[in-house]
This record gives sequence, C-alpha cells and structure tokens, in this order.
Amino acid sequence: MRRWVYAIILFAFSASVGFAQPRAYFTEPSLSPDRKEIAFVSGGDIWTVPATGGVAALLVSHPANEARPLYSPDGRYLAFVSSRTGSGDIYLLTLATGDLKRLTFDDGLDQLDGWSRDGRWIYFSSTSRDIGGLNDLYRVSVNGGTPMTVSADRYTNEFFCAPSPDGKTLAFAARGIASGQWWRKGHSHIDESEIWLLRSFEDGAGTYERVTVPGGAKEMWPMWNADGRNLFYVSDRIDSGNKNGAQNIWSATPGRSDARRLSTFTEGRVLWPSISYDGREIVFEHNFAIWKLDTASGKASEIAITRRGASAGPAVERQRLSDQISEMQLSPDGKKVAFVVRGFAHVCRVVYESDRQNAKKGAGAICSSPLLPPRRSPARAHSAKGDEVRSVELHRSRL
Ligand SMILES: [Ca+2]
Ligand SMILES: [Ca+2]
Repeated sequence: MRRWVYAIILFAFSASVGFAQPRAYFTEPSLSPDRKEIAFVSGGDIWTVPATGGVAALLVSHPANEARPLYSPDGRYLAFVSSRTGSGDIYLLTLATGDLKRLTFDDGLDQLDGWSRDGRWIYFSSTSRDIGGLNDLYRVSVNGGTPMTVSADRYTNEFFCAPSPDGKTLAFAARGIASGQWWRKGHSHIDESEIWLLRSFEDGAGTYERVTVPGGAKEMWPMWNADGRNLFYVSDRIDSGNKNGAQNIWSATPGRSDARRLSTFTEGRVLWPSISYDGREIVFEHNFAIWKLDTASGKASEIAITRRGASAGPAVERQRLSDQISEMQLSPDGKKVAFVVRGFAHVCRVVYESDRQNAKKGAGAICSSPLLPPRRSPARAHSAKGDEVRSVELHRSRL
C-alpha cells in the first residue's frame, strides 16, 4: 500500500540553556599607552574598561571570535585578531573613527604579538608556512601589503614575539607546542619552551641567543622593559617559594643569570600578559579575571570589572534547510530516510502522518518537532514498500 509520509527532522547542535548564572570570563588584556584604559576580551568580543576597574563598554562586537587587542604606541589604533575571515586574521581598528582594516589573509591562525615602537609594524606568529602547526614569526606594515618573514626555522616552533623598544632585537618563545597548548595548567615536556632573542634581524644577518635555561619549565610571552635591557615573561618554573610550579611573571636580563620570579602566585595560571609601553605595569589573565602587576614592586592585584553591553556572540544560529536537500533515499522498511544537505549525508527517523496526529492528541511523544508545520520539498523518495516521503522539515541549530 502506498502511504504518504512526512519526515520531520531536528538537528540540535546547540548547547542547552542552563539556569545557573555563569561567571563572566575576562582575558587577553592590554593597557593603553597612557595606562588609563584596558582593552580585553570577554565572550569573544572586545571591551574596554578604566585601568582602575569599573564598568566595561563594548568596543568590537561580532558573531566571530575577536581576540588579543593591542593598542598602538600612539594610542590611535587597536590591532586584534578576528576569526570572521577564517582561522584568525589581524585587523586594525582606528579608534577615533571606527574604520576597520584587515591586514593578514592566511588560512592559518595569525596570532597578533605586538607593535613596533615606531608604530609602523605589527608582529605576529603564524602556522601558515611551517609544518604540523608550528609557527614562524612575521611582521606586516600597518599600511598593509605582504607580510615579511622575520624568523622561520623549519620544524621549530617560534611564537609570541616582542620587538625591543629600539626595534633591533626580537624576543620570542621557542620550541614545544605551548603556542597551541598555552591553556594547560602545569606542563609536559612537549609544552616546555624557552625565551630566545633574534638580534639584528633588519639586515638579514640575525643571530640567535637563548635567554632562559632550557628544560623544566614552560616559559613564554616575553615582554621588554622600557629601556630594552631586561625582559619579563611567564614561567611555571619551580622554585623554593613556588613548589607547585604555578605560573608567574618572571624577569631576566639577556646575558646574565639573574632570572627571578616577580609575582607570588602559588596556584592558577598567568595567561596573555601585556606590558605597558613605559614598562611600569603588566596586565594579564589569572583565574579568568584581569590582573595588574607593578613591575617595580612585583605586587599584583585583580581589577574588578562589570560588563555593560550585549555581546554579539557566541549565539545560536537557526537555519531552515528544507529546500536544500539534494538527494534523498528512504530505507526499505520505510523507517529511516537518508539525504544530502550541503554535501553532508544524514540519516534520520521518519515520522508518519498517523504518528503526528497521535502526537497532537498527546498519545505519545515522537520527537521534539512534530508540531512544526511540514514544508513541501521538491525532493521525493520511495521505500521498497511504496512509501513516499513528500516533504522534509529540516531545522538545524548551532553555536
Ligand atoms: Ca565576537
Ligand atoms: Ca618555525
């Protein structure tokens, strides 16, 4: 017997809405050149807040993921990374006008690392040319154009770089895979990384010099002091006052054995630090909040922040795909239907007209979608018994 049937399908990739009040996550802060304002990331968007804390305002809101906002040395621009065009490209926002310019175009993640002190160059790490997700170091002009390779040692991870105040030396993290596994609390041997310098790279005659002792720690995010003599960085190296190997801010002078821990955390992580251009303060994420450290005293304190504004993402996107089914086949027993949407094959249970009527009467729940009105589709499929699918109602939700 030939039966008219309807297939009603619901895809639900979205996370369920919880009732617990989530705690806002603040990360990737940087200080404006006058140290009066902090730009940071929350909910995948960029916010600004007075450096003393308080109410944060939304600056860049987009459904894509925005990350690592860094002020230009003159305070006129904010560079950041956005996934709106792929895995992560660098964008330049003119703060006075809101003009936005895309600076990098690679398929891989272009991780923004810092500005040259003259404001002409933006330095970044990228996985676009090395193998296996390892990074090389590049810089691109703020006016755009082709990025220039600064350091590209094959099979070596080079990441999180910082140009010195005089622009002649580049500090960076090397080895290990912490560029992608920076989130790990504690470290494994494959996470361990070292701080290195690349001197005199402008004329192509660069020489490499290691700053930190190799092994035993994950050391990254080098930051130059204003005089260009010593470096600050994050390390989870164990010492007598930090036997758990908690991440802290450290200081070291290239060429000397004077590495020392500045902050006094005994637990938690220190992530995405950024130093003010005058070298006096470092802001960073610690335990999902924004903290500030005075580089002279080593004292660190949390900055209280409240957000005011509606973030653009992540958001649930609902799509009706009923008219995009390119192929469809009913199973021989008529209980399942296979179909192709946007190049992906799917198999779903068929809901018959009689089931739909029973569901409306409350005789039994079939699925979460039987009360949705069916929509005719040009596609047709028949089972071995002669059943025919007349319409498919296809919904998809995703984050
Ligand atoms: Ca966003
Ligand atoms: Ca490399």
